[in-house]
Amino acid sequence: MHKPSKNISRLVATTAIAASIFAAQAPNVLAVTQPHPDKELNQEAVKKQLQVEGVQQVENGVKLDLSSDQTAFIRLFSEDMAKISILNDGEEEYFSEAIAKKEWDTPSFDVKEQNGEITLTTNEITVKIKKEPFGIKFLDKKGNVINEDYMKNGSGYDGEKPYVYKKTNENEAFYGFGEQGGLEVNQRGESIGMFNTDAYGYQPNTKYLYTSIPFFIGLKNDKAYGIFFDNTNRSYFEMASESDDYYYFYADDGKLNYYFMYGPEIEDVLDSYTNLTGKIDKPAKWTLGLHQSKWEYSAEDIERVAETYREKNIPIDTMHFDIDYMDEYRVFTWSDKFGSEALHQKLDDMNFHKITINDPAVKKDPGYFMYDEGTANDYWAKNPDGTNFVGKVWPGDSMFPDFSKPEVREWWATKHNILFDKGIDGIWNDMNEPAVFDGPYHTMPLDVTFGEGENKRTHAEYHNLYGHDEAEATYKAFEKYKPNTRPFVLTRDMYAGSQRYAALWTGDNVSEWDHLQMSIPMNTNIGLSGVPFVGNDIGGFAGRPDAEMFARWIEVGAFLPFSRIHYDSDKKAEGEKQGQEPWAFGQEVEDISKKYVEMRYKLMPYLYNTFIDASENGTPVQQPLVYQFQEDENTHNISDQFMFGSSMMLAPVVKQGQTERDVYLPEGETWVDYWTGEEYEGGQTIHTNAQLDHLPIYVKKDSMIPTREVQQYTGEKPLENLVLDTYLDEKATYSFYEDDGATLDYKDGEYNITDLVIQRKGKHIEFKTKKQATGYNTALDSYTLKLNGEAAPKKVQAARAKYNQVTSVEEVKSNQESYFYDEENNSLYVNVPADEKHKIKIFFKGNKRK
Ligand code: MIG
Repeated sequence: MHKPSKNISRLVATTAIAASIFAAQAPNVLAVTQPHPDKELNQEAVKKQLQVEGVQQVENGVKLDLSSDQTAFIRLFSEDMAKISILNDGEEEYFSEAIAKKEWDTPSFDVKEQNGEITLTTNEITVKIKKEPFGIKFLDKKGNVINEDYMKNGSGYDGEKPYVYKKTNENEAFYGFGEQGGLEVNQRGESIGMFNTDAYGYQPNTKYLYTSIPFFIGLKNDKAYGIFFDNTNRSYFEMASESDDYYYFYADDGKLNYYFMYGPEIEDVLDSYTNLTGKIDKPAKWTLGLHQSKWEYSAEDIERVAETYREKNIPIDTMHFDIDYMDEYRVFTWSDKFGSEALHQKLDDMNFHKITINDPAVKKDPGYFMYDEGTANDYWAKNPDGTNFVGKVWPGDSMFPDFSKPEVREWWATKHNILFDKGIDGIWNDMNEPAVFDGPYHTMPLDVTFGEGENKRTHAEYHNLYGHDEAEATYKAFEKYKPNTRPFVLTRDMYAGSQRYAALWTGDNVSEWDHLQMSIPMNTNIGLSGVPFVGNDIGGFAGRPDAEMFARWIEVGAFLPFSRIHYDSDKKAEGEKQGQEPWAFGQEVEDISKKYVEMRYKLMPYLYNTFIDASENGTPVQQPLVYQFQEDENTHNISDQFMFGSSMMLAPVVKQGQTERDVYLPEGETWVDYWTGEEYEGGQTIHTNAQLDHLPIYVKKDSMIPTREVQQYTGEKPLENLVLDTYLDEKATYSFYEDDGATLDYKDGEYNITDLVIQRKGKHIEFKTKKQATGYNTALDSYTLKLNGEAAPKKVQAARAKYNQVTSVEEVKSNQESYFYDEENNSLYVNVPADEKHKIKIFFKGNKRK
């Protein structure tokens, strides 16, 4: 089922390491950088079993005296979340930087001890602790076992290595784990490793990628739970890769502590996980537009590409500045060309937003202010002997800021005025594994140190947090210099919880069909790991796509949460000067690009609201089908379809030469073909044509999708008319959120929430709106209700007032209290004033619908 399996990649990884040493300057796809070899658990050591010798009740759980001079704490954080730790006697409990919320209100719970078992019971879960040998079982309130230790091996330490074995069966599926390769969304059977790696040109079977999120969701017997193994050291997850009966996870070092959270819905698990590790901020709207980027665009290229977008009326919001804008790769400097007033003015005049890349490494260059200040203040990562660590990156010999120190994060934040003063709106953090060209395995030696005194940590322990702390420092720059503006940080490296500070892009993917296909399971698993704001370089970074591949990629790319075209410098593209702008492949692909990018901009109110949901509930934006349909087992392994928000299902073509495909429609819904209006019952696989310009899209019946007119950039026109694209069976509702999409004023109540309800009542349809919050001074003055698949109405009225029938969509949009029936498409458009107090009633002649 899993092809190609990452188990094989263990072998590939070792040979790749050897190859990558020789290929350091000219990486190729066969020699992907991977870290030092995996450490395995000692199978004899994990057989020794722990016994509970004493039990003590504590405020939120129990403290257990273990036979091994160790103590276990089982603490209840909420009714459905528990933290399990095993520590050496006297050691303090551990919280990494991932944890956003440490203090929880203890839920009410009972403790019992009988028959050699201790039982903790809340209103939602029971934790059963077996004393001899020590083992834990989690049950729901009906007594179903949700998750339990695999008692042959249990949990504990193999020397320095904390480990936990869990029981599983063949029906259990696993999701999450942050950024993972492979073509399957279900990670069952995989050997997963977490160690942030600059894996240029990675392949589906590459084990170590850029970001580490040691969190996963198990789905067994329709019930979901989550486990977050909060350990920043290199960690491993053997997900039934050795046996169908168990899985286990462990780390090279650090403490044994994990959080268990119960669903039963995946959505509940994610809400708990993001309560613990934090949710994304409400994004600035412009960040949801299209972005364009290339490594080694010249200053002229940036201007010309931006202009071409505007000339061709292809919507876009943002141009990116890659490392070439700096003065010889010195961070926080500008070269003359890229810093020129004229260029920035030009981009500003064309209403572009601007993002600059930033690297952590600071050129070792006496006289350069960053080097001088960092050196004078002792801000660098250190060798074991206390001298500063020096490694080569783009600027040559470089120093590495010790972001674990608050004063270094503060200093780093302070320097961003150099970028912000040019009107830069967002910061893109690259190379924060950290990547070191001449370091062992392309990073620092593991014994480099961070922090001082009590806070001193080795690189081995801190490695996976380097990007996280840099993202925090970058985020602080916005708080400092743009206090009422929503920050935008894009990062390549994350640990759990980094979603609080940054969006993620998935590094140096390749212009290969497998990568387009892989982006779906990859992003949806990232979404199930608390990081909804994610995207892959559209068209692929390394190499160049052909026209067909780019067309298929933009069809998916226009619906990525983070939608950016980005590609490698020409130097690496083997002589080929193929561009990756929408017009670089001829008219047909340009038209396709425009069609789908325009669609993203039309859907902006829906997309923005989907992000609002993500910021409040941890909901992914790009969702695997299993997220909404976990009861339907057929969805558990679907990896080439996804939900874009709650209502739209996309089934893109991700294979070369394909012009038709199968589409699975999940059970329990009726699905409407977005393009033809044809309806299908869920629970079946259909076959559909998908010519090059066609992205199959299906909408859940009884959905209302808020849309607007296309803009060339997100802030071009105020939202005056909201089009409610509605697919009605019995009842559709939407809670529409609106604010300025840019500032933090929503925190002072400057937002609106309007409940929109449309319902079929016998032979007529009723539409009503109810304002739930009115703190934002909106320009929205009307709704265009667009009812798809309805018969011609007899009349439309609000209380006694009759709406006028008009003869075109344009007319209806500009005339409140009017309606238009489009006979050809069976769509009814009704323009309702935003302040309409009455129900709108739509009456039909005889038969209620087509
Ligand atoms: O070593 O800044 O992933 O997006 O264009 C390569 C140049 C450095 C890697 C990033 C890529 C970026 C490139 N960077």
